[in-house]
This record gives sequence, C-alpha cells and structure tokens, in this order.
Amino acid sequence: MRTSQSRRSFIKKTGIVALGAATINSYATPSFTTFKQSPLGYAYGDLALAIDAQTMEIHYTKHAAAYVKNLNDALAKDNINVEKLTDLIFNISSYSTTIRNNAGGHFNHEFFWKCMGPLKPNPESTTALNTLQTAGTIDNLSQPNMPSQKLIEQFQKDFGGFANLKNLFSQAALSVFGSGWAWLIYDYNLQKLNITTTPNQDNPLMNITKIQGKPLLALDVWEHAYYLRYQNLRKNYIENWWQVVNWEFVEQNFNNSTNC
Ligand code: MN3
Repeated sequence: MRTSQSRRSFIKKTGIVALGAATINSYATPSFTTFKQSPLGYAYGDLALAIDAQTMEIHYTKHAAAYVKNLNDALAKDNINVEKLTDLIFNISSYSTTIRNNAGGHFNHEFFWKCMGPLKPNPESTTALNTLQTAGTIDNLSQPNMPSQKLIEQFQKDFGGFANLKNLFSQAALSVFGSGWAWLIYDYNLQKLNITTTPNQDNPLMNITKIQGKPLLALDVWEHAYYLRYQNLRKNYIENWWQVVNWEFVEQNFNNSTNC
C-alpha cells in the first residue's frame, strides 16, 4: 500500500512539474513565435469601387484576426515553435487540421490584402494600353486598372492575352464550390503562369495541394468577403474586384518567382 501511495504521489508531483514546464515553454520562452496581422496598408473604404468599408473592416478585424489568434492558440497547445509562417505552410501535411486551416487562413489573408489597393494612375500601364490599342492586340480597352507592359506580355504568352487571363481567373473563382480561393500562380511543373483554386484555407504553397506554385494573385471567394454588398452574386463581386487589383504587387511576385 505504501508503494502504491508513493507512486500516486510521484505521478501527481511529476504531473504538476510537467504542466509547469509546458506552460513556461509555451508562454515565457522569448524565442517562441507568435504571429501577428500586418497593417492593412490602406483605409477600409479605399477599395469602395469593389468592396465596401464595412466588409473590409469586419473581414480584417474579425475573420482574419481570428485565424491568427486560433493559429497562435493551436501552436501553443501543441507546443510547436516555428520561425516563419512558411515553415508551417510548406510542411502542412505534418500538422493538425486546426493548424492547416488557421495557418492557411493567416497566410492567405495577409497575401490577399496586398493583392488590392486604391486605384491610382499608372503611367506605364497607360503607355502599354496605348501601344496595344494601336496594335489591336487587346480587346478590353475600357479597363482603367491595367498591369504593366511586362505583365501584359507575359499574359499574352501564357494565356493568349490579358482579357483571357481575366476570364479564366474569373471563371475559376466562380467555380469554387463553397468557400475557397482562386489563384494566379507560377506553376513549378509547367514552368509558366497558371490559374488554380483551393478549398477552404488551403493554398498553392501547401504540400497537400494538387497544383503547386508561387502565388502571384489571390481572390477570397468566401461569402464573408462579399456578402454585405453582393449577397449571393459572387459573379458581380469578381467583376468589380479587378478594379482594385494591385498589379505592382503581382509584378513583384512574378519577378521573384522567375528571378528575371
Ligand atoms: Mn476571408
């Protein structure tokens, strides 16, 4: 009896010690990474051509904020410490569904905010537009928010034109069943630009995704991204969204993906 009591006592004590150690490791070690949202970089109302201020505010301060909080909570709970978000994303098959959903949610939203911005005149775009207009090589000339000539030429090469890229991407975004994302990527296998979709909060960098590649542009087609203004009309949200695409960001991603 004395032995059994001692064992119980020992388990009780070590249990407390182990809990104490986990707590210190999770919350007090200075090197333990917690993820944070980056500032949006523009005002909630700046994308009003396509997305109303209230939707942007709720999306950023509630939905996107929840992914970061839930990610940090899940990592602390599982005692996982990584240096960068991509350390999780690239190896996502090694982690729980909770981490997959919330690491993806955090990564995708941080990326999505940068894909958009207030419309501003781009002299290079205007020149590119005029050149192509004269040459008669593009059909949608009413679009004020244009990519640079370099991107337009790449779209011509990989999709047969900027208008085709927009149509293919829009169709892909419309075709997502339920909640998910549409992506323009640099496809590692095909070694060219490609369009793809992912369900839920998955993305093309995850090692569980069928078509993998470097994201250049993303569109959130979860209903929380558009429902206040567009209700069930996802098609109208997608059409208007092109007006607030930040083509400079897309070009930076393109340059990084191909090192040219
Ligand atoms: Mn969202």
